[in-house]
Amino acid sequence: NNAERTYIMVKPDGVQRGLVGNIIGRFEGRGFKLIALKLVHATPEHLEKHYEDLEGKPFFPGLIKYMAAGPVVAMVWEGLDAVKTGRAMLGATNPLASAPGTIRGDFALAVGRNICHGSDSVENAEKEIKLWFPEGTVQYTHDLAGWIFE
Ligand code: DAT
Ligand code: MG
Repeated sequence: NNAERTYIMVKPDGVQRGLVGNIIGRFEGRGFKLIALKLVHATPEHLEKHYEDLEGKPFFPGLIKYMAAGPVVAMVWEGLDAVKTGRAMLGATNPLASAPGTIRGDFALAVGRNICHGSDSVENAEKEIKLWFPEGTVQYTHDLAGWIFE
């Protein structure tokens, strides 16, 4: 499905470490279409909603504190198999288990500082896109589409 969408976020450590351009470049280069983008310093309440499935985990309070410590880059990328491919580009949750060549495998060591987020299912992607972009995404023609998809 060429129109599958995923929510990708550069976390506060990725922003501070100057990795925004590199991460965006990987999704652009792969052929995904950017349909929403903003820099936002999220509130703990907003982040608790984003991570509501993890409420009760021992690392949850630390996760919210880390995610609220600075701005994040919130993005929606669209393209073939965007959710699964996006996750593959991020690498494993624990960067020590992430292959070199993935974002976490190239730039991170600690699970609690793993620099990026990607939706884990199409259903969660749609939920996350609504949560971070209640204003909606941007519609435009991607002139390269014919060179990326059959
Ligand atoms: P992912 O971000 O790969 O989807 P997740 O949804 O299971 O992973 O967890 C969300 C974030 O919570 C993850 O990126 C980092 C943090 N986290 C997960 N497991 C953790 C753990 N055991 N210790 C510390 N932080 C953890
Ligand atoms: Mg997750």
